[in-house]
Amino acid sequence: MAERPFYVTTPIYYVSSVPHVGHAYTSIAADALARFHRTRGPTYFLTGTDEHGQKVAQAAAAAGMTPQTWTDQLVEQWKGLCRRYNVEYDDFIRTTEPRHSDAVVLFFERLKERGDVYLGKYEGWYCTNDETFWLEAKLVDGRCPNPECRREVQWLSEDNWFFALSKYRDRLLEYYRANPQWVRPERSYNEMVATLEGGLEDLCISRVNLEWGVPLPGGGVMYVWLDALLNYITALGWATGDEKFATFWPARVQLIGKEIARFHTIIWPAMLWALDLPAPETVFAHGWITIDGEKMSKSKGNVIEPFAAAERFGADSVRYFLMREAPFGTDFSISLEKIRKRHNTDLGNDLGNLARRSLAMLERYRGGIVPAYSGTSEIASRFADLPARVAARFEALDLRGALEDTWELIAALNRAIDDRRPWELAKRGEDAALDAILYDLCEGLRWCAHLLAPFMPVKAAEMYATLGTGDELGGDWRTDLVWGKLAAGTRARPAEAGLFPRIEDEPPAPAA
Ligand code: ME8
Repeated sequence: MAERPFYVTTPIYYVSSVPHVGHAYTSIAADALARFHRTRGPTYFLTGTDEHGQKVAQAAAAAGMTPQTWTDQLVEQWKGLCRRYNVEYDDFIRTTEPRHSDAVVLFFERLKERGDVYLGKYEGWYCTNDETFWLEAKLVDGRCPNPECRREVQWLSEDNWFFALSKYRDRLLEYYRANPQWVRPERSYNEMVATLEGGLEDLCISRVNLEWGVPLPGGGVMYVWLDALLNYITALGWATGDEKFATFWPARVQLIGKEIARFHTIIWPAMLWALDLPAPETVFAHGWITIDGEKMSKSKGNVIEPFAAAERFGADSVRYFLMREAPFGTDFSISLEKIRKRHNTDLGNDLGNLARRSLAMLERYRGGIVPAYSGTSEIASRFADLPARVAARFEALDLRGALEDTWELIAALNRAIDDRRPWELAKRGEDAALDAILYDLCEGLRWCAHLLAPFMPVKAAEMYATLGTGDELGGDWRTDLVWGKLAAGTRARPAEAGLFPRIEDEPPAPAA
């Protein structure tokens, strides 16, 4: 059966500040998934920026700019982050674009027609950092209860619109019970079930005293979270009946950080149901990155700046590190030193040396010409199911597992060089055995290039180009990853420079 088209999204990021490595993490993961799925069928990858709300308006005011000028400037950094890391989105949506804001108004009108909104008074607290309404009882020591935030909250007393969220509680609970995989990992699923079991309040969805947002008929602006969540369908042209919407909705995977799970897995499905639309197939709430175990923050000065990291290690090395360092879904701690170590060991020693040694031996013993495949190979039999295994890891969103499986092949190829010693075979004139190991190495490198391309698109393409097949990566593994497909007579060329030149420790900064 043909697979359903693959639609993957990231959160849309607030343009209240510049991106840090945590934002790059989600975008890279979504890009890896999209790159894998593009080898199999229709795929659409959406990212973008969340440009309305009090937090963005305050940041603009602090910089002495209008919010529009501010967001127009800052969005370039966010798009630049994607370019720097080769995050190849199909669409980048900004919530200030009319294609989005017009659709938000339409959504509001639909809610009204359906009787799912009513006017009421909101009296309670508001956290501007999280753009969240909080009831008194939920505060922790009078502050925002989100453990990642804990900032001061502001008292609001406003006449606003409310969405009848509470009426969806039972349907949500039933949906959770019937679809235990729809929110992952289990930690987030369990938290959300507990939240629903604790009861659900209606949700305030407008801000009467704010100006920076999507204006609602009758005054006020749309609450920034409802505005933002709708991006996932407005970008596909839900409001204009675009074919993209029919093709790609519901999303197969929506990636988010765990701190925004409640918005995506309680409010968002209820909003969709209010429009008689299906909920996304999976919301995956990945873990939180800390720096040496501490929350990243400008005031602590421990932010890993993604542009500088790409400059020092190379974008693909940072991409690899982020995907390899921890199981996708868990929290983990990173440091520049950890990135450097993985660059030097996994990439430089394991993969880079394999490519360098293999192609150098092919050049030396066979003038760079790939020999014929004999038809049998112990490595081929051992790894015949590797592409299917790696594909299954992608399907399961086990991105680290996909890399670990691929590293088994890399390790086996390196071991084969040490065990079968091509230089001795050459000395003894054992031509068939020498051809066999050289073929294994080249074919193994071709497989690695395919399997690693979703993670390291540039380095994988470089590696692939050195094999000299003349075509480009991106084909379907199910047909391309058949051992023996690398044609005899292909003219490979040794890599001019190593794929992953060693990075030395940075000298300590001179004492001030
Ligand atoms: O929440 N570790 O935007 P945001 C891992 N605009 N991921 C991190 C991270 C970290 N330390 N820091 C950020 C918003 N992220 C809303 C979303 S969606 C309709 C609206 C990633 O700029 C992670 O994906 O605060 C997180 O959910 C997102 O950036 C938050 O970005």
